[in-house]
Amino acid sequence: MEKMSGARSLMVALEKEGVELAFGLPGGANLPIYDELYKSNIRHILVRHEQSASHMADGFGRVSRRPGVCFATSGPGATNIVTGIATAQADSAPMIAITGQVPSKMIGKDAFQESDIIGITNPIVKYAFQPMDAAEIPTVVKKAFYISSTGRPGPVLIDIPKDVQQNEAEMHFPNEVKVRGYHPWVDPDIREIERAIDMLLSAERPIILAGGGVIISSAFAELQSIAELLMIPVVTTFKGKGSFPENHPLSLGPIGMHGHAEANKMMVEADCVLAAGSRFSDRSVGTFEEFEKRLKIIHMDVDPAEIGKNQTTTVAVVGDIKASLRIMVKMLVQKAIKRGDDNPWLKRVNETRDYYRENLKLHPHPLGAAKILRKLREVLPHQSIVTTEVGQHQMWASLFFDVIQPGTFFSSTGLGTMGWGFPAAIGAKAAKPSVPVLDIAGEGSFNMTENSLAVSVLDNLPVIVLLMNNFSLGMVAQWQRTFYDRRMIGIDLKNCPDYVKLAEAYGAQGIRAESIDEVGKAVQTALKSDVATVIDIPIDPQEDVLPFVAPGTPLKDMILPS
Ligand SMILES: Cc1ncc(C[n+]2csc(CCOP(=O)(O)OP(=O)(O)O)c2C)c(N)n1
Repeated sequence: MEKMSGARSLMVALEKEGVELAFGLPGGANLPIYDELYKSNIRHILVRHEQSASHMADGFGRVSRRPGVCFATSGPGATNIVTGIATAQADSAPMIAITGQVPSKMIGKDAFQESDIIGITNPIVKYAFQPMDAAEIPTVVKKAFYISSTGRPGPVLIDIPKDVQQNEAEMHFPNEVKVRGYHPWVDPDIREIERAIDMLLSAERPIILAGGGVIISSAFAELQSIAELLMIPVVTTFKGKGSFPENHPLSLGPIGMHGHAEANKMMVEADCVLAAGSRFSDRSVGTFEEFEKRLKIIHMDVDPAEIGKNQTTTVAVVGDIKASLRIMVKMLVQKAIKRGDDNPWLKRVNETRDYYRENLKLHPHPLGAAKILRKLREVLPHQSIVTTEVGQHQMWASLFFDVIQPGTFFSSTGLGTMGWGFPAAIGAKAAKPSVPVLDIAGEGSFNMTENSLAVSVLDNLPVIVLLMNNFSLGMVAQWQRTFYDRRMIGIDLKNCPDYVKLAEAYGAQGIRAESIDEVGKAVQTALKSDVATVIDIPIDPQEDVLPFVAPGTPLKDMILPS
């Protein structure tokens, strides 16, 4: 056993977990940690606001499927990462957030920069640790990574008082840990999978609903095999977008509030759904009662707490999605079950999709959202990673940007956090430097974390920001137009900066694109560039996102463009 300080043991433990980089911003309460970071092999990426550190760690975690690490000091540093932690929790992203805390003797005494970050984050973390003895740190770190990355991934907080960082202790670094009461691996029940197969085979109008769990567990090949063996059409949740190639003949795209018309329509007509790794969010299913009334539900999820939470299920398969789907594929192959495509349901599905693809009225503006995003798809290599901010542009991406290579599309779907996409893209670039990374943004969202341009430039993590600039908080404007009799308030962003000059001020590249042709060229220029590029595209502030399922209404009441 070696004697060392708590802060040193933290670095050693992080290195043992394979951590090579961390995002953060120092302060008084985490200086011992930073001093050890200085001596370590871990690359530090200095953010301009701690919220971005947590979003970068989140983006890194979603892409690498290893927890991203972020550091913040106590008090305001810690509270600044709360939004990023809540965002990661809502989307089941692995993350380790490490905060400094005031010295243990000062806790509860209103000390300078004291905040009860454990109390504040209690409902939004998978677990939180506050080691009070330096010797605990190696085990705490091991447990934190184990909890964050296994089962249903999520954020784990480690809050370390300053004296605990400084104190020396004999350190023992465990190779593995057990956490009492935490059993992340559940073997899927074979009988339930058999029942699921029977139910799918006896259904007349089966459908697969693929959620974020498919992406988290990389169950792409298994999902595709099942769809193809049983010839079942696939819809996704918004978080599940990119779990199934959107150019596949069985793909109908995302369902829900801003889902594809054909996906919502077929979901409404289906009689049996295989939901894989979906939590049945209100945005996906419309009204819960309506959804379960019509359908037999087979629910696969790694988290037993999800079963029956929002929907009553007929068959439940608890376990890792990849493992469950793999068993299902094996059973189908063993039983030589392979269906053809000549049945009335598939005929109806194909006709419906063709109808909407041909007849859905698109916005006539020369820089209409569909035109921009289809051009983007044309020029952006399929392996590129795309993130989005939150707003109309995000939902247009859901509708008009086809994800071809599974697992390349990420968005803040659960919390809906404006300002997430750009720093998350930087985190994604850090995880996969070899692929292009692009953030589809609205200027309202970009305003929230645009100072991460400094990080993108200085730390050589170039990403592209495709700014669909409507000079307003567009999604709020759409709701005010639709539900509040056009009483427009709090949406006007007319005094935004000139984004080309803003990019240049940070040493990045700024391009204004005023036609679809220029959009294509700008993306191509950005792809060749080795600095971050902001592409500012002035769009029509009056364009709505349609189709639209109003909140609290069933999918069948989808509003279509007239
Ligand atoms: C942090 C945060 N604050 C407020 C909201 C509520 N909200 C949802 S969309 C939206 C407007 C987004 O504007 P912009 O990023 O410009 O995108 P647009 O809708 O114009 O495409 C707002 C304010 C939110 N989702 N997140």
